[in-house]
Amino acid sequence: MHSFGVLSTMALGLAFASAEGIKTGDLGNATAVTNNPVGASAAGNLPDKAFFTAGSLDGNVKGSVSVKSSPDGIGVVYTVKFSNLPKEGGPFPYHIHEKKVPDDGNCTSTGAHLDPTIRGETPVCDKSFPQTCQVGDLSGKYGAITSDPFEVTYTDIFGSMNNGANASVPDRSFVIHFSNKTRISCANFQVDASGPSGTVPVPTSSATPGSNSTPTSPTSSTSPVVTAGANVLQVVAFAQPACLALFGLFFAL
Ligand SMILES: *[C@@H]1O[C@H](CO)[C@@H](O)[C@H](O)[C@H]1NC(C)=O
Ligand SMILES: *[C@@H]1O[C@H](CO)[C@@H](O)[C@H](O)[C@H]1NC(C)=O
Ligand SMILES: *[C@@H]1O[C@H](CO)[C@@H](O)[C@H](O)[C@H]1NC(C)=O
Ligand SMILES: *[C@@H]1O[C@H](CO)[C@@H](O)[C@H](O)[C@H]1NC(C)=O
Ligand SMILES: [Cu+2]
Repeated sequence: MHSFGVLSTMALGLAFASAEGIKTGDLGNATAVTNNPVGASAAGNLPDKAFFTAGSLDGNVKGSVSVKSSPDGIGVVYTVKFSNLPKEGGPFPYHIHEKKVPDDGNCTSTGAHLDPTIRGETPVCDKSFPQTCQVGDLSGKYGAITSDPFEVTYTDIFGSMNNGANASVPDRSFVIHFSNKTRISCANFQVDASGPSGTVPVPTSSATPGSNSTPTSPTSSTSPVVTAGANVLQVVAFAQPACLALFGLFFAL
């Protein structure tokens, strides 16, 4: 019966490993945004003065995050550039935060990460399953800043260019942190006025005359969920023979 105990302990361990890797938001996984207005873009630039200056920081980190609609309207394309980074305290995470930076430049006031599925920060994002991560956790999904200069471009299907949508980016801010989460600097996105406006269309059919209820913004909740469950199954399928092999070894001894 001892060997049975070993086996069930392994099974429990496996169950925990899988459950941790697939942490889901209270509202489920992030879904692909399919209605981004083609041509819409926005960008934010870090200010000259840092919010938090560590010893080796010379002025402020230089950096920008640009975001535009994907050519097919599904998600967004980010172009991320950072340089003049502190010599210590990396790798540096960066995220889309839910609120704008106020005029006083206080990065604490940008609130938490953009997180329309209400996932929370912990456990940390598993980049093999980006739909399970906070929509705004860009470094969690695509990697923290590990070089100076740092420049990267990627597509994120979960971002919206429609102001007012739950997963909207242009009406928010981004923040760069030390690895211990201290906020170094932050900036608001500014919409490129030459592009389409990218405002969520206000539904008219359900509006009751005389009522002043705020119409809810349609978002991506009805668009197809991207699944990447196969990898989890492969891990489990691989782990089981390993367990059986150990079980055999136990008997051989
Ligand atoms: C975070 O790291 C930075 C850079 O190493 C350091 O200056 C700062 O004191 C740290 N903050 C906390 C709360 O540990
Ligand atoms: C920034 O705002 C927070 C609260 O939002 C406040 O506690 C903190 O003192 C402010 N920091 C500065 C430098 O003004
Ligand atoms: C948008 O977010 C709010 C607050 O979390 C939630 O109540 C609402 O259901 C969301 N809307 C959609 C369409 O997902
Ligand atoms: C979220 O995605 C993960 C990874 O594909 C999957 O295992 C999990 O079942 C999904 N959760 C929901 C609620 O769809
Ligand atoms: Cu952040």
